[in-house]
Amino acid sequence: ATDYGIKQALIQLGVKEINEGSSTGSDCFSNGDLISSFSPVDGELIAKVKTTSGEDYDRVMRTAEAAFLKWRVIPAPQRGEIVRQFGDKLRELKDPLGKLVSYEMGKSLQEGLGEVQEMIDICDFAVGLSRQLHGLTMHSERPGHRMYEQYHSLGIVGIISAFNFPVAVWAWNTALAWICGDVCVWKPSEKAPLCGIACQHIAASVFEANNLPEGISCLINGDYRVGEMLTTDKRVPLISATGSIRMGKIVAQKVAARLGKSLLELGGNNAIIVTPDADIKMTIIGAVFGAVGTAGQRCTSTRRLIIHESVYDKVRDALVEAYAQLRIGNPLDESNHVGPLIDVEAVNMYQSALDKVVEEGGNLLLKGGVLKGEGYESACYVKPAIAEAQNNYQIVQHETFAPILYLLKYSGGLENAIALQNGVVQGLSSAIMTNNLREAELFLSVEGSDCGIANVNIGTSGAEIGGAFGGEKETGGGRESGSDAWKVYMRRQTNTINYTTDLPLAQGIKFDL
Ligand code: UN1
Repeated sequence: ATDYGIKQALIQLGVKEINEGSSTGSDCFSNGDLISSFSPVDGELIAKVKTTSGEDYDRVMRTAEAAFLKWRVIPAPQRGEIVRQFGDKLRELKDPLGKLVSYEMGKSLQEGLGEVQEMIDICDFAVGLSRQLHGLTMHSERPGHRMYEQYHSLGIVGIISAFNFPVAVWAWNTALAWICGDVCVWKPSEKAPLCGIACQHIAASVFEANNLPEGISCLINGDYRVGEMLTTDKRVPLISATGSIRMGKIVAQKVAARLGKSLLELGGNNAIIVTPDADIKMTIIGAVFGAVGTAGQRCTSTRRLIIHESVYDKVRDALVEAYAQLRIGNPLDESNHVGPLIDVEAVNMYQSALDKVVEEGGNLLLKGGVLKGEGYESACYVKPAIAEAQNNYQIVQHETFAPILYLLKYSGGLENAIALQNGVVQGLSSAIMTNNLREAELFLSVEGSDCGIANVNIGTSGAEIGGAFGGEKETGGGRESGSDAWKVYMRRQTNTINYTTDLPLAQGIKFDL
């Protein structure tokens, strides 16, 4: 069997057989237990990574604190220059890093490369932003006074990321945090630790070449216990966490208990509304990619299709036909559409979701199943499934990270579809397929979608980095990436300056001595 250039990619990225797990200096090894990273592609052990012990953690934090004092006084545009170089390094290493993402996480090679492209794009965005960290000026109510606000670096940003975007989500956070003058401590998912090691090496090489402390970028490895060191640590003013709602609720409480800030990007239960005026061909492409792309393991994956009864049969039949064309297999082979799930535990959750939808009265149009035999040795490959269901089923209300698409029928006006779309606890991404201006605008209005992302005539996944990314309700309310998401990585200060010889008080208060 060909290894698709994986060995070569690992060498280019400096990923060794047993790796250091926490790093603030490339020579810094950790002392914790080993975790093994298996590829869901072929079930092979890729490498072992040392987890971060309490002692390692303290050493990392001290290095981060010291690095912050140096980094924050470097002018923002110069910090932007470092991020520019980091983006260039990513351009150089796009192929091997994209391959490692694909092999360690299981998404298609194209999507692995796409993820690295998102990293490059956010670097470019951050470079421009490094000259635009603007605050406002205000007119003071007092004579001879000037008022303005400025943004200062916040400190250490803790990043907890999920397995499904093992490199891009880190970059969305770090590229912005770095130009803002913050330093980052990253705990990648324990299901994709080698992606973390590879990224750390890339960042470290850029800092080293510029004579800057590597502590600007720090890595810690392990499970939730290591995450907890970060969330409970007063030295970390901001925690940016991506993952499940369950995890987010724990993180939010830990961070709130010490009145820290958290930026949460949690689960989605994303729907596409298909109205009588939808372009059916576009609908099918958007829905199929949204539901089976990344094997249904994006926060933005399409979980529900809310279809008007007048076009329901047509859409259902076209979907079933499209699914019949899907090729499931090794994601490094570009002729395949659907790769494996992350691990056997995910396969079990997929199976139990299918059992539950049937128990609750759903009808499986495509019943799915786990693939066996040659090429499927990892036991992580599943067939995408489609179920006709009701929105109030417990399982439909729940985000299952797998390629399962629920078809829901609506009748009457668009408000009924919107009620279904909003009738879940999550609020990440949403879409409407329609050529009707009134429907599109209603969907985007205050009475429309309650999600952080609302699209017209495109699917729910594949957001561009230029917009603020995140969602409402139990999705956590955070916004990352583009627009003015940078503001959360800085502290705002309001300054009032008196350039007279009097001391008039605000609100007209007299205080004569
Ligand atoms: C995620 O699944 O955590 O919009 C992020 C998208 C990607 C990001 C997904 N740009 O699908």
